[in-house]
Amino acid sequence: MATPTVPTAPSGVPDELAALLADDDALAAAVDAAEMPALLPALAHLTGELDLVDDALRPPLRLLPDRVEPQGGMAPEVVAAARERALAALRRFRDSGMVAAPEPATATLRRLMRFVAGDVGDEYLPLMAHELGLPDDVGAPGWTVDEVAPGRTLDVVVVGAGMSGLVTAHRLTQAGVGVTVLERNDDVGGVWLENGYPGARLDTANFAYSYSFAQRPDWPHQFSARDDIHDYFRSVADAFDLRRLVRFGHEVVAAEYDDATARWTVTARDRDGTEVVLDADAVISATGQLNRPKLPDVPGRDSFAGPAFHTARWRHDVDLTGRRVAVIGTGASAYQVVPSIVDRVASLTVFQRTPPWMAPTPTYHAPIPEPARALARALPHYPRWLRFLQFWTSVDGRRPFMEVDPDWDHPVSVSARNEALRRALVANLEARFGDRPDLLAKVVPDYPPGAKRMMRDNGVWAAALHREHVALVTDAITEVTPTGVRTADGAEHQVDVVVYATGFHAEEFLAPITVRGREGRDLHAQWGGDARAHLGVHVPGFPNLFCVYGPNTGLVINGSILLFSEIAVHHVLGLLRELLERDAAAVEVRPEAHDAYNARVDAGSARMAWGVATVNSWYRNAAGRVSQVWPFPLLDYWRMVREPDLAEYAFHPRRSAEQNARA
Ligand code: N01
Repeated sequence: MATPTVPTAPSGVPDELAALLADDDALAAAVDAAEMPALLPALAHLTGELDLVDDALRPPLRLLPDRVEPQGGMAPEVVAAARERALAALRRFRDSGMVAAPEPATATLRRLMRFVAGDVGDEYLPLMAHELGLPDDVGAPGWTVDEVAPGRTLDVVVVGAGMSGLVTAHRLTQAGVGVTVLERNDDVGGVWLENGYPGARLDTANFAYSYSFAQRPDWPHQFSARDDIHDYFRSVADAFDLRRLVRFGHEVVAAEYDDATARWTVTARDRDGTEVVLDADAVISATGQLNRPKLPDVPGRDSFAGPAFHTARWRHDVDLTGRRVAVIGTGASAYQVVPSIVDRVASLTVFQRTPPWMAPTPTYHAPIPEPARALARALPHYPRWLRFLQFWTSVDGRRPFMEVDPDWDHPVSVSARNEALRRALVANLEARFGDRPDLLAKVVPDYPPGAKRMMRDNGVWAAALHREHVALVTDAITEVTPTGVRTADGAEHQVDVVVYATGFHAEEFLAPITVRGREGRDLHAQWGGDARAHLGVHVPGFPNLFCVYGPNTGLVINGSILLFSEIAVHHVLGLLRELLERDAAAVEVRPEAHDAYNARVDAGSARMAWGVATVNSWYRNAAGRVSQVWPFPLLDYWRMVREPDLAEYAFHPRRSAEQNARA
């Protein structure tokens, strides 16, 4: 893939644009393939022609229960008019010497953003500018340790080089913080490295699934395949020279805070079992949520004679061709695996405990047409505005459809809107499975949409389940035998290979690392299986320990998880700066702030479908509490987290060498 570029102001016109503008047919094809709600502001941005973002051309971006409308819901005649205007503007730009307008003033930028987003409140504008990446690298810290505390150094150990670890390492490095990243794998990418199972791909729109500071213009798909996403993270590591900070093949086993020195000792083990001990001012956990495979606790699991493996530990050495395969689970991983292997196996038995809801997404596997990719490569600002469009349409996404109406009384929906969504989704299932009543009876969920992760449906799941050599088994699994899987009805389903698509220990944050904070307290004992963190970042009693993508920061339906990590890192850097300015040793959240925040989160979860439904889901921990996902609108995370509220933290003073000696 191309190295991600931070789009630059078009002072010089790229060769690719000049070539595109010179070819009338290619230009017309590119405009035809473009997303008008993104192309119009991009062109206004480039040329300064603000009549391109006339109210008459504004996309309505309606929130519908079951689908996202193409072209932002613009009527066909408006799309046609917009194309004509865009083409004319491009030709004018070409014929007048290709002189780009100066970067838009703030008011102009707001006008462009509001063309896409409608008349949103001013409070959204900083977040929107951040996501546009304007001005360039707007999320950079803008200060360095040297400037703030000349002569002082700050060393941080980051645990994990996945999506959160990379942005953490990058931002800390920009601030002149000393960074060592400990990564148990041999490459960056986290879940995108580990999940190499057939069919793995994004289920959120791709442009928005990228960092604001490393926007990639030429994604091949709207929902890219795993290799493209993994390549993206690898190229980010290369572009920002982050690999030099990472010790690959080092799994962190312990982290301990020393009250006397206010420093952390981090112990990691390499592949040979050799221990490496590092000393740091702070530890940032970027370990993610979905990285420890969970195998079901069924009798006989280890007795199976053939290959048996988890989706995140895919055995590429096992050829499934002509084999009888069991897939256990029907979550997001199974949903992608099953259609990808169905053609080559002799038989496929899919064990379903809970059916997933499926959101119709006809373009789920569709490549972005080449003319549209050519335009994105060539036209300055277009990819930026395309990313903004995708970001904006997912900001609150279908969140309103998942909000609980306390007056709504229905067994499988939580509000009138949720019920409308449910009906639309049931209608889709009926269309997919109507010809097979036996299957239809099994695939319609009996819980509210939004209570667990929804799948992207382009028909391949239904097509796979329809195949003659595929069986969907809904009887509970009672045992794994040497030759197959036994179910509650007594049947043994004989297979050659078992694939566990059974998810992850999402609720066990920072496991299995032993973490000791102030006065030797143990993090996992303090949590007691119910992880909580202030803003997803801080735990009382653990000074200078920060989590990125920590408890209650996963997303069900709205927003971008990459943005959450960018916000959390900005927050941590804000506190580190404050610590340096105060010449303090460590910062720790006040318990009352932590407790009040968590009470608010729990109340928020209780207002969402996933908080009230009792269906199995990885969003809840063993205590039944939702500890993995964020219950509020995305803007709230920006407003609550990005700039720390200093009243919520205690700063521990630095001790002199003499005091330390006495202690
Ligand atoms: O795991 P899951 P996943 N007998 O926990 C079933 C992300 N992701 O790996 O629903 C029978 O969702 C279990 O049943 P139930 C995404 O966030 C993203 O699929 O608990 N079945 C369920 O069906 C996703 O949500 C992508 O009743 C058993 C399945 O196993 C998250 O990762 C792709 C069982 C586990 O589903 C996790 O998804 C893949 C048993 N004893 C994953 N035990 C993208 O597209 C468990 N199950 C980006």
